Amino acid sequence: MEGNVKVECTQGDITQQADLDAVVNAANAELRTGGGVAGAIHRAAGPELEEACRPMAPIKPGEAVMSPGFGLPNKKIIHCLGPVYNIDKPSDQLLASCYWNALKLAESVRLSSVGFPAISTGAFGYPLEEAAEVTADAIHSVISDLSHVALIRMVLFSDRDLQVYRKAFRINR
Ligand code: AR6
Repeated sequence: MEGNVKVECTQGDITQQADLDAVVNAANAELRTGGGVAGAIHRAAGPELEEACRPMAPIKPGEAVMSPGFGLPNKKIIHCLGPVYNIDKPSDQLLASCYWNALKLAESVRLSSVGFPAISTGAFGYPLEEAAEVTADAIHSVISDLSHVALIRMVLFSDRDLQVYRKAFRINR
């Protein structure tokens, strides 16, 4: 708990977070289906998602856009394009922008809970420890500006990812 905002790290699948108002997609610039998180989200949400996203594409690294959740249990999906590590530079600032812009969108429609995957740490090659530090700093730096979002959940796919993000967020359990 930091002020009125709870930040937690859990191991799981981003498409299975039924108690959250929104989940974040580790998207591609075209907002199409893909591998990893984007594939899982598009499969679970259904083909309406690609259609709804088309007019908002392309997006640039660090940007975020929002769509309905369609077949997902969440009201909204926030699509972030993470940086390709060391290609989209400065990678740390672009990764931090993903989290800031996603939370700004969530606030703009008064959502109270948002789940994030570990953006850029899969196909985009961001080293896990570095991504975890940037992510924790980015989230900690905006917490005091949030007035609607009261729960931020990092959803990590593997146990190792969970341990690394817990350490970066200084959550001991
Ligand atoms: N739930 C939670 N985390 C997951 C899931 C899931 N269902 N599936 C994978 N992860 P990635 P990126 C983890 O590659 O690096 C796509 O093809 C995964 O283990 O999904 O931002 C898009 O189309 C890793 O730790 O996202 C883009 O082209 C993390 O989520 C590109 O990949 C992010 O992996 C985006 O690459």
